[in-house]
Amino acid sequence: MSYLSLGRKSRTFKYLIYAIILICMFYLLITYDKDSKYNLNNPVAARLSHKETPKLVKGLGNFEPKEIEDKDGPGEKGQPHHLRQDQQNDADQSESEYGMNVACSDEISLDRTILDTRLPECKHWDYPENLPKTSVIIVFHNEGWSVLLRTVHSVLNRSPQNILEEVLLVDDFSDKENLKSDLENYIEQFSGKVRLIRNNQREGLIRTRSRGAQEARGEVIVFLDAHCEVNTNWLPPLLAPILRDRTTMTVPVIDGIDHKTFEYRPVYGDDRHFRGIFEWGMLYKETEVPQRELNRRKHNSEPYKSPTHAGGLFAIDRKYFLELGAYDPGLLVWGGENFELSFKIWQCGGSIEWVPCSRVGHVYRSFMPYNFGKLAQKKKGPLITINYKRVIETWFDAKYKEFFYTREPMARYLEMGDVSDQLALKERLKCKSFEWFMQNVAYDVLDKYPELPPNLQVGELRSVAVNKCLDTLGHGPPSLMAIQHCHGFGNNQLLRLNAKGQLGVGERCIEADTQGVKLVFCRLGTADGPWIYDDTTHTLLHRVYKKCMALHPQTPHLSLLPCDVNNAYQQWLFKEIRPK
Ligand code: LR7
Ligand code: MN
Repeated sequence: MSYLSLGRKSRTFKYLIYAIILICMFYLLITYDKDSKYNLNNPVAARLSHKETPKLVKGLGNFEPKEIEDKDGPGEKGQPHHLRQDQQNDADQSESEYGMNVACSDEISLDRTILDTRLPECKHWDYPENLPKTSVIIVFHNEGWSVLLRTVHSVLNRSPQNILEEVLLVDDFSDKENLKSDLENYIEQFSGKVRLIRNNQREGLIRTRSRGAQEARGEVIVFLDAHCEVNTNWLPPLLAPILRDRTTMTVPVIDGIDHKTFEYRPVYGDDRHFRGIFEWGMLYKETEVPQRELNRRKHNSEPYKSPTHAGGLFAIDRKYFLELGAYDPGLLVWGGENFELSFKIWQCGGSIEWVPCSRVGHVYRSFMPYNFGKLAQKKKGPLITINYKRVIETWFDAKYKEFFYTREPMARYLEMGDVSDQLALKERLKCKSFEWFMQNVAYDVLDKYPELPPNLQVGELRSVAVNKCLDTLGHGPPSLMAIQHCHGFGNNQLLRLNAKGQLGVGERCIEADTQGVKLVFCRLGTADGPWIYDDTTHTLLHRVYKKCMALHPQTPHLSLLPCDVNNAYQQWLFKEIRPK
């Protein structure tokens, strides 16, 4: 009896254990998300989150400076500084050398105060105390002394000292005299907090940043251009999302610093939020954050997700960046690396957040003062487009690649090198498709830049009468189109007519009215147009005016006239162009 009851008890116990195991397995099954960032099959995302969230508090937040910076002098409080009339020569000279008025910058304190451009609410966030140690990496090539060092000073002045591991300067083979031993001597005063390493040859900003990441000592790295000023309490808000989830990359909101007066001011005046997107020629664009994303947050000063970023200023877990292969080493000098990193992060399980409480000013130069060096001379075709081609060939699905080639027809013929390492990485990290990215992250892009219908005609557009070509002359819209000697290089003479009647040059459109034939902004959200090309008569009909594109026989003026198929001044030939 007792033996029996014991047997029954142990059997009941056994069933109980089975039941518990089954319930556990069932629970695991329903809670397991195969796309989860914490999927251990994904080596990049194998660390569990700290789950520490900033809190909005009544008084000043824990990292907020206790006193407000207040000084008078040239450029203080971010005010514009104007040089005297007799200094105009220096100003002009430095502008043509650096793309910005370094002579003006030279008169402004390296420790100047700037306006706190954050939302008022930002002062009241308490951030986790155990934020990761950070290396701020600044790569530079021939930057102006005071501009570069104001960047360094602003970081030292406005970052919590125990979080800032170092400022790492990486010199991309500058040849300016004062960036040699003078710079080494200058940074000695910072007793090792500012480090300087140099490239032995020009590598371009992309490879130089990857090198900086390799050499940095901090757990998190923050990249800045060498002409920035960081604003009040800029660093903790960038680090908190990374502490919570190391696969989050964070981006500060970028303010403008005027390249002539060094005035510091917000780019978008009010408290609306913007995020980074792109059009199909891979030009970087910013657009207001969709309501759907804004609504996910409780407070307007909280970070929001963004498909991409401008490129220069961001924070990322150093090891995570290296696990992602840093930047594709095949990308040369300048451009496209912002997209490469963004697509890689999103498609391979990470995310990008823009952080309204972190503001950093950046000098937008008047022109690019440097050339692309030897690396570019070895390449056939424009380097930036070659970079874009590598990025889209790695990360886009077939359908989206076609949009890029439709918008950038010469790119088909460019030699982009080998991307098999990039494709292998994508495979290894089990990255998602571009379609997934478009539907879940960049869901606002197609509203602005819809699918592109195929081109019917591509090339230069020659007038049969004078054997010259339509040309934008590099003018921006709105402007009249001109007629010029055909140079065969494309660029301002590379036109395309798509299956829906849109005639375009680059990202712009060609329209016509009673004044003439014009270069205009394409209407956002559309990809159609008024033109019909007749292959046999070679006329270009404007559907709305029911007239044809015509060249004036005596002047270079283009207009719409009643169609006359026998008039050579109304006959046009598309001639395909290949890269030279
Ligand atoms: O060969 C070079 N080697 C370098 O080290 C060329 C440049 N550089 C340095 C340069 O000194 C600077 O510190 O690299 C940094 C960036 O170069 P910029 O300032 O000439 O670039 P940019 O501000 O015109 O361009 C934007 O796009 C680039 C594309 O590759 C980079 O991502 C830049 O970092 C990026 N700048 C920003 O995102 C700042 C916000 C402006 C916008 C939009
Ligand atoms: Mn820059």
